Amino acid sequence: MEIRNIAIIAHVDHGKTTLTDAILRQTGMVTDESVSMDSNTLEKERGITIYAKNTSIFYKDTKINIVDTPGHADFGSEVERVLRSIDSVVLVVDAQEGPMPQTRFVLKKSLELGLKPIVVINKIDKPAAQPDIVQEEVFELFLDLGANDEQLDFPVVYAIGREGIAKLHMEDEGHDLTPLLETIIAKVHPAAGDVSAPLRMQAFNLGYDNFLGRMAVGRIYEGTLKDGQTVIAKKPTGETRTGRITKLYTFHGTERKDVKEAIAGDIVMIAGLADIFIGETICENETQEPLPAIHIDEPTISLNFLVNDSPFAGREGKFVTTKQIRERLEKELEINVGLHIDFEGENYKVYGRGELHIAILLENMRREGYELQVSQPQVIFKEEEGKKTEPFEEVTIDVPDVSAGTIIEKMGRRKAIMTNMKQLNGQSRLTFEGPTRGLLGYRGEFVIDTKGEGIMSSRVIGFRPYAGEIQKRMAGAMVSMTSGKALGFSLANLQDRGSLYIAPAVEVYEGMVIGDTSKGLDMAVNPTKGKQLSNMRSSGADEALQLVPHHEITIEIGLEIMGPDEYLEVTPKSVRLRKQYLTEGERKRHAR
Ligand SMILES: Nc1nc2c(ncn2[C@@H]2O[C@H](COP(=O)(O)OP(=O)(O)OP(=O)(O)O)[C@@H](O)[C@H]2O)c(=O)[nH]1
Ligand SMILES: [Mg+2]
Repeated sequence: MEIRNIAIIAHVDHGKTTLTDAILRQTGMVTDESVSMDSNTLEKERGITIYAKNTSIFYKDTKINIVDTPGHADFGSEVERVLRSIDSVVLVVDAQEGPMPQTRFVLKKSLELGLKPIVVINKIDKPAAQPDIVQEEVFELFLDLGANDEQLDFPVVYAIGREGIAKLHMEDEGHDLTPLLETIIAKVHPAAGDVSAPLRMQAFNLGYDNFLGRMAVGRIYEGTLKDGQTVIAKKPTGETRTGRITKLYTFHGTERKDVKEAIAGDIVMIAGLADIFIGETICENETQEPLPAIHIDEPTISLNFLVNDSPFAGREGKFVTTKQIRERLEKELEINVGLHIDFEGENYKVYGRGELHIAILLENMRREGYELQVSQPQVIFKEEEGKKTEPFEEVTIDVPDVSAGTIIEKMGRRKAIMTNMKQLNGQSRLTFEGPTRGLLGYRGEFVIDTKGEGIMSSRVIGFRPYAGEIQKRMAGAMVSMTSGKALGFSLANLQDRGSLYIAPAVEVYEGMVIGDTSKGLDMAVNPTKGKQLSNMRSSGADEALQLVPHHEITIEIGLEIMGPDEYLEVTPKSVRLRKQYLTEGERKRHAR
């Protein structure tokens, strides 16, 4: 049976997973409507893909291995690894939004690897879809990224992934995804490889199983791999060690299938090599050449993970000690490739690819019963050729024309430089390049500046010379000066002075941040004060309390808005913001 290996790539939300799910349904690999490639709980809740995942489908006489990749920029390094191990990509582009930063990033990587993409202009059912213009923009992007003639001659398929429809011409009627599947069969060359040669396989992704331990997903380039086989794992540097394959799987729909052997061209999952890592070559004898290394992106931000020491510590968590947190983080390192952790010292320093990357880890931990607190994320500075450098991002912003001026000014203050501006139908698309440091904490303000009508997306483009001091307008914190239950009466008074993070009846402690202040200065308040009782009824009826809905702090919001003198407390039940020094006296002393 012939094999085709492809990855589906795109900007976040352009419809990769929906399209993959539709392919699974059409080919009968999945019959249950509720089954999706986004199988992880957090993925389902958030409607985004976090982990790249493999699936296989059978179409006519061909097996197609598909990797559904995440579109969010924080998980971009997942995509890069995958691209090394497949033969072609399906580049999905939203027919309304057109190419976005991550479209550019994943296409650039694909073109550099010499892949010949198939372009899917997706969501053509959207009322504001403009497939012709988007197709033109995609072509320009190919040109801009230095595509060669063969790559420029890309096939185009129009699709409504959500309805499982694809067509080769806009005017075609379209019934199912057959045109896309046929295009894949025709344009992607069969996965080749000498089956009788000695085995060579390369791991491009990691997994973990409670019984089997660390697992690796990889592609067999040559030879045959057998369950139970003794193999050699070789680092790109040539270092080797021996191990035994204790379990061998291929993919089958959303499941993995136990097999006795797999051959060159296929993508498999293996267990048995406890310390296998991305890029290592699994082979048969010492003399075989390892496959070229797979590059892994470096972290861009860091923050401290600490044992929770707030007055409410230990109330809600099951695992709260340094040792428990350490063990959990060590387990995470098994599979979370972009993550680094420095375990020296009392606080663990965690390095990640962005706020979402860290937020997902914290969210997973709290759901498993962990409780901890973290410090404000900071960008990582490096020294390159004697010069201080920091991570930079490319930012694409879509806003109504009326907000464009404000955004350009705000981004300018954050040391971002506008590299492009396009206006169409009252909407502006602004492109900037600026330091990650300036962008940290900007998203919340951006929503306000654009009255919720703006879209911002960004991706790291590398380390560049330090951009200099950045002055950010810091919102002040409304800090509780007492402990107890927050009362509606006092919250109703406090809400005029800023916006609140808590609702009535929430328990607070001294030093807990319960809101922000519009004045920009910290303010100690008492949210537990009740109404003075008096014998006399006030004239008129008691006015009903008019409470504006509060802004609940999530892990992501917390990481974004927290100050350098604060901690974010994360427990299975709550996310609280607090001052590191709980009393006003201590804070004043340490501020000096
Ligand atoms: N109108 C329309 N919406 C679609 C179509 N396909 C997907 N969507 C919607 O687009 C949203 C994102 O779809 P996903 O398939 O999760 O997108 P994705 O590219 O996998 O997203 P990430 O993996 O997070 O990057 C969902 O709300 C889908 O219902 C389509 O053909 N038309
Ligand atoms: Mg997805």
